[in-house]
Amino acid sequence: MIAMTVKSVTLVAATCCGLLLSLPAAAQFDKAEDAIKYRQSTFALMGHHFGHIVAMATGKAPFDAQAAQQDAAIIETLSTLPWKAFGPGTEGGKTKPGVWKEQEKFKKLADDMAAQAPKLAAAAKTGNLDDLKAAFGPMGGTCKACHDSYKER
Ligand code: ASC
Repeated sequence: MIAMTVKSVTLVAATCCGLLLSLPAAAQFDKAEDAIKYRQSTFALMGHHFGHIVAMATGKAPFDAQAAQQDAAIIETLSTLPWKAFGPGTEGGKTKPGVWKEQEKFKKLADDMAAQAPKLAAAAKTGNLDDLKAAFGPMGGTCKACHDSYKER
């Protein structure tokens, strides 16, 4: 083992990555419950940080440009995460069954949200409250569009 060359280590690593990527997404979680907990956690954090942005953009909280930039950067990262936790066999939680029956529609709504997050982050980076005001609506719209179809109330 110690004598493994860099090349063979790379080969093993690449093979493992390939195998992992070829597994169904659900296999990243031992139980459906774990996938549900994972996606709910990401959405809870996103809701928290987006809530702070909304409060600043609507004058309910003092504008802190640095905090807004951090909130939006966190949202941008989080926006890439929950999707792998909606794999086959992970039905439940607050998610309506339509997600697994209308996968193309769900993917479109998910992509819309993930596409909006970098725009929010770019707006927050300007440090200009007007840019944040212009960007939070479209972002919230993508949250709402998906919730309207697929989130249990
Ligand atoms: C939030 C939050 C949502 C969205 C949505 C936008 O802050 O938790 O789910 O905004 O309400 O309409």
